[in-house]
Amino acid sequence: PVGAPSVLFNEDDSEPSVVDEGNQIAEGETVENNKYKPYRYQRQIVWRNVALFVYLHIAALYGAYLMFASAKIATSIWAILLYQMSGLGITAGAHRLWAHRSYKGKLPLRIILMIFNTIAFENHIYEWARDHRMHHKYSETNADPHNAKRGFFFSHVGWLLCRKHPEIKEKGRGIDMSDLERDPVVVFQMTYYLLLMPVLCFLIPTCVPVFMWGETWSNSWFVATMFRYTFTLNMTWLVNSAAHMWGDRPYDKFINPSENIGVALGALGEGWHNYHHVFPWDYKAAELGNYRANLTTGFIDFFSKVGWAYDLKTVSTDMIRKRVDRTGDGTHSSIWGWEDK
Ligand code: ST9
Ligand code: ZN
Ligand code: ZN
Repeated sequence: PVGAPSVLFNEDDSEPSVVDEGNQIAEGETVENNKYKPYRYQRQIVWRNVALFVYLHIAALYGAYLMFASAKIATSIWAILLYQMSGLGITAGAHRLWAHRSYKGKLPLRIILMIFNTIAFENHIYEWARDHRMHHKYSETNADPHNAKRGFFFSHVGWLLCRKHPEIKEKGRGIDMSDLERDPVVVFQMTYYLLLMPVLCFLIPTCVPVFMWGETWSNSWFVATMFRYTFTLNMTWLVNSAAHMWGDRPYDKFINPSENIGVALGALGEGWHNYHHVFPWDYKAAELGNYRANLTTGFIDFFSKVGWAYDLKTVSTDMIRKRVDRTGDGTHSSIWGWEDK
């Protein structure tokens, strides 16, 4: 049924079937033992988050306007630099290093990535990685925090605007996070997050343009902070929404994640999402290692040369070829033949 959105995104297993007072699981009840009853779930909107995200997006639109109307060029360059640094804190850091362990990082690299990650304010590394491990293990079910079967809006941002589905909390207990609990860099960030995050995501990005090149407070706040932060968030969210809907599926046509070059460009190499869901341990998060729309791979390779990134995991051509032959949708050779590698 791949390619037919009405089949792919039907909501019948995701939407509330029985209205209940809350999301609580009754005592003694688990997801498993109440499977003969419809699971009790009612979407509960968190209005504080709705208000914050509405403000963020209006402020970001104003920032985009100011960027062209009155901001200094240095402020725009600063905003782009922050987007790239914070983006790498998500892609090379929270995603490929901490959530997937697709390579190992020495202490100095982990500290840099933790700082970059904090600029991004996408929750601390531990929470991000826990949600992401759930996203892979229970992909597109109720236990996936941004279940794409609930539609574009839910998987893009809606999941951050309401209480989590009880199955996430229930099944999430079984997710092993002990590796991150042993990493002092992750623990440090988690412990001081409410202090570090406002300083690194909001305060420093706003103060630098004002004190370094005489930018106005208004331009600085709306361009370097509001626009840059909201833009980076949306680039990240597109991996969960657009790259779970649109694009080829050369490695596995039976899953929704797709190869989406637009998302790959905006998300620093994270749009090759069909490959990534099939081979999540590959540090490239894509088949090709030649930095085809994949800045993050270039970043990890650079630090591998420095010696701070090591044990880079990847997948053999033979294994990929077998998988393409078995489950691919036939687009593999039309995009890039094996001989191109
Ligand atoms: C943001 C994150 O934007 C974006 C992540 C995107 C991921 C993309 C992945 C794609 C691949 C990589 C591509 C990268 C591309 C990057 C490109 C860059 C250019 N497992 O959450 P709570 C339990 S954040 C296990 O409060 P509620 C747990 O016991 C934006 N257990 O649930 C937990 O307690 P604790 C800024 C879990 O009350 C308890 O439940 N941040 C799990 O339902 C309660 O958890 C915000 O806006 C789990 N997975 O609230 C904040 N989850 O934590 C938004 C939960 O103490 N968040 N439990 O252990 C919130 O306000 C709330 O979380 C909520 C849900 C309202 C959404
Ligand atoms: Zn995904
Ligand atoms: Zn992943």
